[in-house]
Amino acid sequence: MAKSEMNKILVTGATGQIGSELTIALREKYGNNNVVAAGHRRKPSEKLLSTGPYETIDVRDRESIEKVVREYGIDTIYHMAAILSATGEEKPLLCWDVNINGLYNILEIAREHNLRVFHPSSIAVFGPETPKENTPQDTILKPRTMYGITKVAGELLGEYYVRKFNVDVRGIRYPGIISSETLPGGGTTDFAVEIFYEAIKNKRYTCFVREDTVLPMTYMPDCIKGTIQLMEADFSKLKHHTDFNLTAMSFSAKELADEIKKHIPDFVCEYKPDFRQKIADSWPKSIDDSAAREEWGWKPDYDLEKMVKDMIEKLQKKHEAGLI
Ligand code: AKB
Repeated sequence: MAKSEMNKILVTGATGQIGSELTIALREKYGNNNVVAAGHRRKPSEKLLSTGPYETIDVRDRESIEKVVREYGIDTIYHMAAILSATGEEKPLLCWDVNINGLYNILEIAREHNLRVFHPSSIAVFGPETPKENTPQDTILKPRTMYGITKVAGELLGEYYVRKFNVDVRGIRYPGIISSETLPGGGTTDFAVEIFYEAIKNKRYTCFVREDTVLPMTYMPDCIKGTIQLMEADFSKLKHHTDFNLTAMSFSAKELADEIKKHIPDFVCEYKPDFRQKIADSWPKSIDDSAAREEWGWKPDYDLEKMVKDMIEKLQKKHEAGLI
C-alpha cells in the first residue's frame, strides 16, 4: 500500500503506556479522526477521548475488532494490547490468550481486509543462553517467561503471514521504555519509570531489582519516532520484518538512581529484589541494533543524562499541578 493511502489507523492497547502516547503522536501526524484508539480495561484519559474516536475492544474477541475495522475503514493496525512479563508470570494462561489469540485475530483480519500491522516484540524474546552483551539481531531465542514465549511465537507468526499471505507485518523488540505520560503496568522494566514518580513525590523508592541490574532502555519520544519510522519505511527494502532489535541506552538501576540524585540530591533508593529479578537476569544488558539502523534509519536522540533531565522536568510540572 502506498504511503499516501495509509490514513485510517486503529491502535489497540491505546490506554497503555506506549499506546496512549503513540495514539496522540499518530493523531498529530495523520489527523485526529483518522486514528481510532481502542482500549479494554484501563480507563481512557481525557486527552485520548477528546482528541479522536475511542472504542472498546477485547482483542480475544475477533468480532469486536472486525466491527471497528469495518466501521472506520481501517487500513493499518498498531496492535499494542498485551500482557507484559511480570503479570505474565502471575497469569500465564491469560498472557497466552491475550498475546497469542489476540495477535492471531489481528493477523487474520489483516489478511482478509488487506491491512498493515505493527506488532511490538520485546527483549523478552531472549533468554539465559543468549549472549548478554551487544545481543545480536539473529541469535538464540529461548525465553523462560510466558511473555517471552508469546513474543517469540508472535514474531514467527507475523513473519509467517508476511511470507505465506503477503501481509505487511512489522515489529520492534522494545527494550524497557521510560515515559512520563502513562504508567506502565505489569512489566519487569517498570522500576525505571516508577523510580521517577517516587523520587519526585516522596524522595524515596524501593526498587524491585538489584542495584547492579543492567538492562537496555529507550525514552518514549525515541520509541514513538522509531515505531512510526519503521511503519513508513519501504517494505520491499526490509530484510527483517517483525523482530528488529532496538535500543538507545543501557544502565544499571544504581546508575539511574545516581543520575536522578543529580537533580534531587536528597533522593534515597533502596533495593529489595522480588520475583522480577529472575526475569531481568534472563534478559540482555545491551543490544546490537545495527539492522534497524541500516534497514530503516533508526537513530535515538536521548541518552541517560538527557532522558533523566527531561523526565524530571515533565514530572515536576505534573506534580506542581497536582496531577501526580
Ligand atoms: C516488560 O518489562 O515486560 C516490558 C518489556 C521489556 O517488554 N517492558
